[in-house]
Amino acid sequence: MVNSGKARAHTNIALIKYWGKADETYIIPMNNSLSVTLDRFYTETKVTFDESYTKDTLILNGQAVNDAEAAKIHRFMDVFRDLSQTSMFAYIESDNYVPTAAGLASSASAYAALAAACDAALNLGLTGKALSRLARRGSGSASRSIYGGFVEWEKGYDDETSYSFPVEADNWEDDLAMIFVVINNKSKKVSSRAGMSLTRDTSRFYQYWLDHVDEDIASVKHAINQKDFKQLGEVIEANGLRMHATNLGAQPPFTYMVDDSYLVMDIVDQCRKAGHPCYFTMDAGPNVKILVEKKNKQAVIDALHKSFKEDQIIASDITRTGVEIIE
Ligand code: 2P0
Repeated sequence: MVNSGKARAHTNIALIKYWGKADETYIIPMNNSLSVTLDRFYTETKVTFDESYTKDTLILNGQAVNDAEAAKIHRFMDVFRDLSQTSMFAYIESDNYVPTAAGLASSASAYAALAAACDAALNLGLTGKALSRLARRGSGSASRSIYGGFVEWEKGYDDETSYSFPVEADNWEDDLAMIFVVINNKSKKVSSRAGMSLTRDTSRFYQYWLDHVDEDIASVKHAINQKDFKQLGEVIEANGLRMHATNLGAQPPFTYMVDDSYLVMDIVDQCRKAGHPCYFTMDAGPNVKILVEKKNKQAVIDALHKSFKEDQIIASDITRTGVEIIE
């Protein structure tokens, strides 16, 4: 018996960040987060289960993955095997559609696409909520990539209660864009998993972070409801910087920011002063993402071009499309 399914999921960028786990096995976060789903960056994954396979195989962008990644995938597939009461292994072919220069983490779109492809291959008929919970087991941010548009991940307190859902925005997403500034990083990389764990465990600023996330989420939802771009931008910029501040309070302290990250922040500030509102956010790396209304997108790109090369600046629309079965 052969069962296969293919799915596409888009990546997402958090406007209110997920930073720290309450449970590392089930990937239950310490705080709610809220993201936008991006049109330009996505993963397509085909999964085939077959009784003749003797192990799970993952071919990523045409190449077999290393042992550590293979072990992670195997653990994730075990969750689906348990759910569907099957002992079949799977052959997984996954392609990331992310501009090669972008250097963006793809675990969000990868695990969202894989969860949906497994659902299709095993004929499970799962709801979005169930898919979000399952994608979360691979990577926390993947729970948000089940949906398009603005998406909130409710932290919950266990496997059942921790999942994402769309935030109604009256199609405001269509007016917005995100510009990525790709910054070459020569410093030693701290993975998001290691960074959030160290920070949760040791940062003197971590409790302050937790104490203010809920009010940030409420402010963002209010801004979405009012289509108030200034309010949205000010909250997300403050939230992103506060997340990065927690890292400076960790023992030992660390930062993802490099000189060019600060340069982009300065350009964003200059754009605002020139009458082109835009706001930045950063994740577990030096790249800066800029949220802008489409009507001001070109002005911001032009300003960035004075300091960055063409291939360092990548703009994407926000998609309202969630994960899709494509075969
Ligand atoms: C986020 N990040 O909300 C935050 C902000 C990075 C900074 O989610 O350990 O790959 O697999 O659950 O989802 C990146 O971490 O971490 C991330 P795991 P994930 O987007």
